[in-house]
Amino acid sequence: MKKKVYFAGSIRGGRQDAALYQRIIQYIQRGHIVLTEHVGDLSKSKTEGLPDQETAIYEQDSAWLRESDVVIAECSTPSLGVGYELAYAEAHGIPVHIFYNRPRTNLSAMLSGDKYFNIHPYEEESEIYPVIDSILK
Ligand code: 6K6
Repeated sequence: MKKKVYFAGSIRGGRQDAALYQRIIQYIQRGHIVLTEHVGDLSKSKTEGLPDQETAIYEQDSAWLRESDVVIAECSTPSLGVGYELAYAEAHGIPVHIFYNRPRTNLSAMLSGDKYFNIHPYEEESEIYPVIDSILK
């Protein structure tokens, strides 16, 4: 059965991993629905989202979080918005899987110390995809 996936990745926290987000999103879309395709949109910069759009962004994203079957986050680039989304998902009982590049990233203790989260450190991007297969099977 197709799952609804909320993919979380940095926007205003910095777009240096946007191409990686796009590849992960495209991989998930082979068999499932990604509610947040825009996170991997390479044309969107860290300044995206005008002040008058922010309430709409928050309301849409929190509604998508509530309807998602699973949250998959790439946390190598720290992002306040992603941290918020992970706590929001936990508060709503939605399973959360966090990927991060171990050599590059000092993951926040508020994520690595929270037993609710399923944390997947990787060294090579190729390690991510089989784990996603097992999450979504
Ligand atoms: C559209 C495409 C790219 O940016 C936009 C406009 N802004 C946002 N649109 C939708 N979701 C957003 C936007 N800004 C932040 N978010 C949500 O917060 C995403 O779901 C990301 O997972 C997360 C990123 O937070 P920041 O703090 O890095 O911006």
